[in-house]
Amino acid sequence: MNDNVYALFEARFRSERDATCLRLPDRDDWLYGDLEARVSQAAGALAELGVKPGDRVVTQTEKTPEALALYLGCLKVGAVYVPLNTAYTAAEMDYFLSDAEPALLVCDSSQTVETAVPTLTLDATGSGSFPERVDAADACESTVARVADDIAAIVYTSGTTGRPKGAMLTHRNLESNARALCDAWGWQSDDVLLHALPIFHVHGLFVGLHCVFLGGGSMVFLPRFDADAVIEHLPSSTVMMGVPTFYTRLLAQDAFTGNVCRAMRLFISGSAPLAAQTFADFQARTGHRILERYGMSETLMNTSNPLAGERIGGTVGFALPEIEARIADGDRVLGEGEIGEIEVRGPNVFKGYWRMPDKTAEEFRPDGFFRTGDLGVMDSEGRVSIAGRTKDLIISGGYNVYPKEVETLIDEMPEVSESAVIGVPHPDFGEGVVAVVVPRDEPVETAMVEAALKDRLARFKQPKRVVCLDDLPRNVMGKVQKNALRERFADLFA
Ligand code: MLC
Ligand code: AMP
Repeated sequence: MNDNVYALFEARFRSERDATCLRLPDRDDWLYGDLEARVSQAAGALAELGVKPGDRVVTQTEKTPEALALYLGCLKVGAVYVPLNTAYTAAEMDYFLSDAEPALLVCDSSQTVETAVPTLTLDATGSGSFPERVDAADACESTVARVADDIAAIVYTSGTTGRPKGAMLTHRNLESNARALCDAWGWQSDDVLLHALPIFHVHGLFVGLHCVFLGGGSMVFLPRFDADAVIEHLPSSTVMMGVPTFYTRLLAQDAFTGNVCRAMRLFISGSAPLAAQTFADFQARTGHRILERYGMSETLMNTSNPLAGERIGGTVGFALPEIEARIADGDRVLGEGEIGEIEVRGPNVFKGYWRMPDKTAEEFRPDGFFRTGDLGVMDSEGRVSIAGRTKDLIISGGYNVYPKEVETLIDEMPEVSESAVIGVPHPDFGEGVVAVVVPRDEPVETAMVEAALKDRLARFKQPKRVVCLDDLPRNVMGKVQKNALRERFADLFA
């Protein structure tokens, strides 16, 4: 018995060899047989490069079919896949590489970094490229045996200390969640997923891809979200997954009409709160009630609104099968209607943070429930609504930004005495990052902060606006009152 999740996918790929898997806007489509062959070739190349089961392979690449084959090739050889956001700077990459200690880094030629880690490019074809190795390799036919608790992937998420943590996801985590989602969302063998999410985070990588790999059908594989391209491909798609920004951007287009959605059966939203107004506007425009679900890198998907029952805007639905969710305040489990921290337990919950046993222990309760850091409330039927966060986190366009990481770098600027980074309502990104700065002397301009952070921090984490104050508001304990700042600057992007 092989618990390697790829073995499951591979069985389907082989039985549907001649069916279309990837519909590619600017290239020939890939059949399942093509994907399987390329995965076996990629796995062969990885093995010949000396990648062994349990070794980490870090990738930082654009979204291409080859990147997909590389991901699956890593699973096939039993390696641990570590995808990184293409927006990360070389300085951020240094940290990830030293923490993950990979056997191999695969990146695009525009993104190479100085490192002792063996590095190959994915977008080039010449010498030193991964495609060159793939072409030369013997296909690897067998899928390395893994047990369910072996690590399949490490997904980095930042933390309140500002130091990113690697969430270790096992083959069991990936498989159980894929099965739960295919079932919950009624995945059909003729579904066409419109895939416009990046594939370096769990939403686009595990939620999107695995539904297709396990449940069947094909996907329109777009390199990124572009409203025009999405509108062009919606009439031939049946399911779309997106962050709320996708839906607000679509609604801003006159060409986005109910008729464009005529073949669609399901729109799914997650990664950030979907505004009640967006839910209502979307229904008015298209007749579709967006199905909102809730998850995180450490747990994959926890809850979902029902496919058949009532989808209620502003709620994230019920715990998925085999997953338990509860609302707690410290050691006390709360009752219906009471707001507290959402805790979850089940086969979806990760194994722990990579090489951070203490941090891992802090986040788990003695009875095995994981503390999500999200605030929620549950009704008498078990339907969950998100009510905020206990963690100091900003979610901008579906990407997480931990204020501490940004504040630490701003505070190093000679012109700055101290800073507080907050998220305030933003019409496009949901929340926009704002730095409130106490200058030492002269006013600090947005451009100065931009220049200081340029090579050190991914663009999406950088403040979209900088405002100066003489002092930061503090409570009697000396803690900065971020709520007061959020209220004061709530209209900054209005
Ligand atoms: C891009 N920018 C962002 C940004 N994305 N800034 C803040 N927040 C973001 N999310 C920057 C760009 O660098 C650019 O900077 C400027 O903002 C405008 O760029 P754009 O062209 O408008 O952005 P675009 O490339 O269209 O990207 C926006 C987006 C993208 C929403 C399409 O961010 C996206 O695909 N988000 C999805 C994130 C995701 O997959 N999250 C899932 C995490 S998993 P400048 O200076 O150059 O103008 C998870 C668990 C779960 O959360 O439950 O799913
Ligand atoms: P990440 O660490 O990138 O996986 O982000 C996970 C976080 O995204 C969760 O802890 C939540 O705060 C947030 N999130 C995901 N889905 C939703 C949702 N439907 N509504 C509100 N917040 C969400």
